[in-house]
Amino acid sequence: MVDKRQRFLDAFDIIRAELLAHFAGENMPKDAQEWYKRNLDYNAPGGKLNRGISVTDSAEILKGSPLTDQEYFRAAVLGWCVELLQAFFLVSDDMMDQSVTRRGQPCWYRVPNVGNIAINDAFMLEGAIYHLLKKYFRQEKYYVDLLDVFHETTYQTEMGQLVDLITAPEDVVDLSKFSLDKHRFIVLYKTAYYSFYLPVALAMHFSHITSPSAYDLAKTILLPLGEYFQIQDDYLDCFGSPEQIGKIGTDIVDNKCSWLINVALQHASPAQRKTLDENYGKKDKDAEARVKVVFEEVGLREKYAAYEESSYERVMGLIQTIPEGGLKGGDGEGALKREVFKSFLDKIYKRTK
Ligand code: GPP
Ligand code: MG
Ligand code: MG
Ligand code: MG
Repeated sequence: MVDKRQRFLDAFDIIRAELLAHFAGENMPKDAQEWYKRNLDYNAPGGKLNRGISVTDSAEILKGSPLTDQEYFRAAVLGWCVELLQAFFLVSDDMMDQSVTRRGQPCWYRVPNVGNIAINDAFMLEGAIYHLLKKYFRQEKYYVDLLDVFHETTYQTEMGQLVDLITAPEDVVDLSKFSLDKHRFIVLYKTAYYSFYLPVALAMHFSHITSPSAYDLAKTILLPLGEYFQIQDDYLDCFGSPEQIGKIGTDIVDNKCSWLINVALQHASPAQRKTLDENYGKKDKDAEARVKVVFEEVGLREKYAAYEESSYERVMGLIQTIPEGGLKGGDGEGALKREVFKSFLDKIYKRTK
């Protein structure tokens, strides 16, 4: 069997061909067809693909035996829809965060001749989701559930992004406005719903799980998992190497309410607090470096390692609340199994990129 990532990528070739055939069928000019192809290739497939592959993995776990080729492809379409949503968010987020690189290459808006066209390109990555859902799932009873969960998680992500952005004004730095509670709200909304709940909920619909309590249970595990994931993202923004994470951190300079600054504020001496107040959120490399010195002094690396352990234990504990044989999912055959969540946790535990 080809490796998992390659199998998932192979499905993208078919999906991209479908999107481009539709473009051609609409008589889109040749240069627009080429532009769209470049947009798709540049922004959809270059990441870790954890979210997308979690859909096919979860569908297989829920089935309890290998998916047929046709089942695999259909689950992969849902997985690629999550990756397209992610691409739509990242292209936009990089403009809002004024980031420089993403996945080891310049952010799309910084590519010559792209600029603000990236805004429309982001919209088109989102539009592709609904084209694909219609093409492949229109006839399913759960089609409306797919539309609903994409719309709802998109809206939640935008709500989280709003709070992320207005908590980080460019001109006024006021660290007293930050708190771990505020951080928690931001990360649940901007990351956890679409990155963790969405892929599993899609696999559950695909597997004909209908019981609302199964979806609620999934959420009680996946939201804490998503919170943990975004705290990793915050940590790597400062302590990860750009070569490994494929992006250059901007959180300190962008005045972000990240996990690191919140924990640093809890432990800073009056002198360290003064340094943070004077240097956080400044568009200045030396100021950023002074903030990083305080982050080291208060022991954020160790505090993060302890957080990571406790977070793993917490999520494992939540997973154990699922009955050993799985939770019956409703009229359909499928039961919600522990392995769905373990497999997702294993993908991110102690990640360095
Ligand atoms: C991650 O924030 C959150 C997103 C990518 C969601 C963006 C939502 C929109 C509605 C556009 P981040 O800025 O920490 O991510 P990264 O570190 O990858 O830039
Ligand atoms: Mg952001
Ligand atoms: Mg960002
Ligand atoms: Mg980040």
